[in-house]
Amino acid sequence: MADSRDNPVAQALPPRQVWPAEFAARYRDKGYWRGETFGDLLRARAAAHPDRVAVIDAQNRLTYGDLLARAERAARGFLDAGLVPGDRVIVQIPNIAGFFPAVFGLFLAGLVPVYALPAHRQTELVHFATRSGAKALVIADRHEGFDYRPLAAAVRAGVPAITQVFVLGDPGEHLSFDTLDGPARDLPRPDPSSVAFCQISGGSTGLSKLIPRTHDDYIYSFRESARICGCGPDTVYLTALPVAHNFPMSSPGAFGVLWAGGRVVMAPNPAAETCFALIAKERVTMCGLVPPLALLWMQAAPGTKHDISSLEVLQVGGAKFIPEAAARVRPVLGCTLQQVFGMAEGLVNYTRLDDPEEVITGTQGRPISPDDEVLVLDDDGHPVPEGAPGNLLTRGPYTIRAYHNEPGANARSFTPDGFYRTGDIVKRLPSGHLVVQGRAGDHINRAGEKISAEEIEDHLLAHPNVFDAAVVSIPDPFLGERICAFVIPQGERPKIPALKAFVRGRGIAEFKVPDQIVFAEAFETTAVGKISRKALRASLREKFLKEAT
Ligand code: OOB
Repeated sequence: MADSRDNPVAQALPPRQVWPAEFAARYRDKGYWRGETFGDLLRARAAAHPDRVAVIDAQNRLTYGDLLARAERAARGFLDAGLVPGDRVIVQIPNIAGFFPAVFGLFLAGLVPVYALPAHRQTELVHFATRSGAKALVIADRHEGFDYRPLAAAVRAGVPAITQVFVLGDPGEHLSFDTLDGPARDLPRPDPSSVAFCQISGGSTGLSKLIPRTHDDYIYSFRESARICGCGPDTVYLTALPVAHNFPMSSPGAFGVLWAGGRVVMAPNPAAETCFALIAKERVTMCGLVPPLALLWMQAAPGTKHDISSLEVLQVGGAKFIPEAAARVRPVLGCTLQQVFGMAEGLVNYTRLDDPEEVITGTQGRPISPDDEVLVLDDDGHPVPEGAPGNLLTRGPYTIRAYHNEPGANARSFTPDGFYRTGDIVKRLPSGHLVVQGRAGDHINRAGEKISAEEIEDHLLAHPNVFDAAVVSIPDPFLGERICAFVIPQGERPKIPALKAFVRGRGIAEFKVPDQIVFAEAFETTAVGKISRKALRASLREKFLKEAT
């Protein structure tokens, strides 16, 4: 099958997400998909409680009414600037209140946000823009010491289809988001079963893929998440992780809390002291973290001067939280732990707030929906006995059936009957709770960030003094896993800091730069020739760990 990278027509098409008719009918009949759009949701909340505070950051307190008014102005402005419903727009906005008027503005205009993380750099942004056929970027001027405007200019220069860059704050050479407006008129209402936005996959092989999510499926996932997590008008949710990530966005995350009429507080960074101050000031009740941050918070809590007693639920997910650490959450932080095992492709599992303590500390939860179909299979595709480890496959009312424009990856990642191969190895308990054992794929889960070994190998191979490279995960007491690159040099052996700087200079997120580089003379080969990359990575990793002990 031709790769769509070579097919400009395929790239120009908007992302689609299609469930077979009988599944769509079932999900509607059961009331999961209610025909509601993001725009409908915001309008309903703004009508019901216009003066209630929706979103807070250091400078702003936006009510639901403010949020709608600003989003409607932005929507008119986007359309008057020449964007057309269905166009994709890369959104790279850090944790500031302005994220919400920007994305709701796009939704109200029928435009399709493609969410980049603040850590992404030129190479990644160009890839997302090219892959999605994006026409514009929406960014913030600067955040935490980084200026996003020159980055956007470089992306625009590299992707001719991008004609506009809108900036929250000081636009510099670009267009101002804050002054966007246009004559009042009816805005187009997107079809609720159409793609509302794209998330970025963690990238198990090669470059990240685009994950198209519909209004119907995504709103179901965070509406139900909000119910499971006990969210209501009194919920105050602290967005500590980057809001564009699926976990803080929708599990139940900022959108689930806005759905429930609660309040969202944006933390500029996830550091314990920053967040503790915000918890105390805004009486935060709920927050989601990756395991390394939860460990740092537990370290800092006993000595803090801030009153964090309002915190009722701390969610931890994105990577395995070891039971010993999980057991310390309640005694140290004085709140309930909720483990969250999810994926941007769909399926999200939660421990329930009233689960027994050993279930909360010892499992990664159970699915949101009674119609989340979960299979645990051996490598030959046969179900394993209950409680035995196996490959997790899933399909359901909010799990995608395909990535955007990726025929090759789709053939590998989905079964012919539509199950998504998660790449995770799990055990399923009789209660339906899942315990994550590891994963089958070759990506590195570094503090919840998923990094493709292959992608980093390719960056290393671009160096003139690198003959070959194999990238593996090494267990790390703090990060969970760190990135270790085995490198066979050619010619002059590069210095390690210089090689790291070279990788960084390729325009990629800092979290992808190898933590460790180990030089090797040669890689193992078999009698018949080169062994597979997968086997090579496994053997290098094993040898390294044996030597380290
Ligand atoms: C979340 O989403 P992604 O797309 O960044 O990563 C998904 C992968 C999973 O397939 C699994 O390998 C790993 O991250 N993962 C966990 C985990 N939660 C995610 N592994 C072990 N224990 C957990 N609790 O990471 C994500 C999306 C929505 C909610 C929460 C996390």
